[in-house]
Amino acid sequence: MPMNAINLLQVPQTTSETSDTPPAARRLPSTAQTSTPTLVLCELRAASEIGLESHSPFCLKIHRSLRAAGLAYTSRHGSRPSVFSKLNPRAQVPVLLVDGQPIVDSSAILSYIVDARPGTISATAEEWLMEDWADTSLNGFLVASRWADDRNWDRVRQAYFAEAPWFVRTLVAPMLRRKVVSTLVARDVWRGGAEACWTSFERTLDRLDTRVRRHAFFSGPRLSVADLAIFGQLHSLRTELTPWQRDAVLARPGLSRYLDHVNEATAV
Ligand SMILES: N[C@@H](CCC(=O)N[C@@H](CS)C(=O)NCC(=O)O)C(=O)O
Repeated sequence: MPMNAINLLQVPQTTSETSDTPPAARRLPSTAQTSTPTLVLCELRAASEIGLESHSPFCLKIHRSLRAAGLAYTSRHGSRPSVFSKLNPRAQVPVLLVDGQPIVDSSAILSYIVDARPGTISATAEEWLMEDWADTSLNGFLVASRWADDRNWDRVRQAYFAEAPWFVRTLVAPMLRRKVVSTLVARDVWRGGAEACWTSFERTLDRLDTRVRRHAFFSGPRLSVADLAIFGQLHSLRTELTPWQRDAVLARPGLSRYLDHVNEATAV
């Protein structure tokens, strides 16, 4: 599923990829192996200053999915998504290397994880539809909160570009912001402006708050792909980068309890 916004983050450490084989020529990693494959999550730097494994909701989703499935892995950090473009021509993170072979897109990675550890993460058709909704629709609110919302931009710029040279902070960052906001308009997230976006956000939170009161997890007693994707987006809003959106989530006790519950179930 396409994700148009650029969540460009700054990282102290740069990784250069060395594989010269075009990804299209590689076999998709199979889960039907006898030995345990080596898993490497290619991502950006940890967002430890705001208590997250990553600023990227898609990388957060994969961290939690790997842990929920009990799969051991290591991380490889890059300064920006395009560092991994030899592994992922879409120039996005996350990428999961399975014995050196890349799987790109967090939903494809999650599908690999589900197959690799049957029974640990529920994955019905309805749960995959919700997973897709979280990655596309819910993600729009997270991107808008960080890139479009004037109340948050100074903090976000500081967090993303703090270690960048001054011209990146002062010239490139505002240009990127304009580009990301234009993608949000194209996605219909920001077409009606700030008020329409945040009204729609609150309506969505209200519906979720009602829905998640029914069971321990989104669709029943078991953790599913839907929970991992919803958590990736909404937990990323519960930080000091986006206080208004964090408080909007906090104001919904059912939703907050649900996110805490997914957090505990996947933080192992
Ligand atoms: N559909 C992709 C979206 C991944 C994505 O948008 N990643 C962001 C970081 S949060 C990225 O790499 N952005 C760079 C870009 O889109 O150019 C997935 O599920 O993995």
